[in-house]
Amino acid sequence: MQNSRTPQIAIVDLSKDAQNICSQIKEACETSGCFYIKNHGIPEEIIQNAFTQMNRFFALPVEIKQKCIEDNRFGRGYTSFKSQNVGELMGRKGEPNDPLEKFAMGNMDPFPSDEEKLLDDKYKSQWCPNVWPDQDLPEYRVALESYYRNCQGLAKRILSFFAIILQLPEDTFVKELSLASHSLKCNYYPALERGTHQIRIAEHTDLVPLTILAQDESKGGLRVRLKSGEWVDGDPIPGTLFINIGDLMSRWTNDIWVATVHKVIVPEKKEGEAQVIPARSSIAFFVVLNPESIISCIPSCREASGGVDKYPPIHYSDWLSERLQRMNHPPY
Ligand SMILES: O=C(O)CCC(=O)C(=O)O
Ligand SMILES: [Fe+2]
Repeated sequence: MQNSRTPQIAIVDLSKDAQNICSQIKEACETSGCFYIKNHGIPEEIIQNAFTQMNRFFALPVEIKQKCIEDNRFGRGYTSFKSQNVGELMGRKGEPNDPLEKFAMGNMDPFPSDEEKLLDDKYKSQWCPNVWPDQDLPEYRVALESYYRNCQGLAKRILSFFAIILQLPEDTFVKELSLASHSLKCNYYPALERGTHQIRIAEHTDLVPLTILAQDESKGGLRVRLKSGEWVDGDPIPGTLFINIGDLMSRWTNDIWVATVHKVIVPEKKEGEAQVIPARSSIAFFVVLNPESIISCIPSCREASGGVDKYPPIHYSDWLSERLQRMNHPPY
């Protein structure tokens, strides 16, 4: 695929000086909620190995993959083909299920605090155990755990830039991750006969503050809606990762920052292309906050909105469970 770069989505070079980085990210967060990052520090082999192993996992016989279906309430392990309906999760009715399979994992480290807390549902649901196909594909776990750790570090760097932009102490958001287990989700979209589906994942916003998205090269299909309403391509660009903010960052900033509306479509057939479109893979790292973090309007955003808070302060866990319940969705 030609890299038809979309000029409206910035490529932020993380090797530049902080002022340059922050002004690009600020502009992006206010107009589309998304941007690419390059020189992000995650070694390419780690990203490529995560894709290699995930593609091996999804190529396993379905009976083996199904051994990784754990307790679906907690959103860990394998979700079989076409068993999710993102449109419904967003409150829309009548859309077909999305033609993809998923695998999700969370933090693999021991819980970094008093174990008693784990009896509390709001911690239990974040820190539930991962489920791995260790007997059939032990390399899968190694590859994803390594990518997870790298994303954890990168998320902290990006959140530090967010804090600077929003005129807060640099560690403001990072402090809110100390007891959080994030969610890393592999999406596998099998090859499709053209004409059977137009959409690979339905239009949605992510709930979390921030998502780091890696797409396998050459496939395309990610579409992003700008604040102006225009839809543009978010095709993969070699050497970059795609960052988008979700509903929580929007709430925190009094809606000054835009939660990126996005979807994955089946790209139109170009001359000479086959009737079957190839499989596509992506890996989304959803940044999750401490259950007891309080989300209240950021002072600089209140000031920029004439002193008015659009939303009352709320604990992260209450906000999330209210949203997830409304959507009948397993926790992140
Ligand atoms: O596959 C993609 O590129 C996007 C996936 C996505 O939006 C999600 O998992 O929330
Ligand atoms: Fe998404």
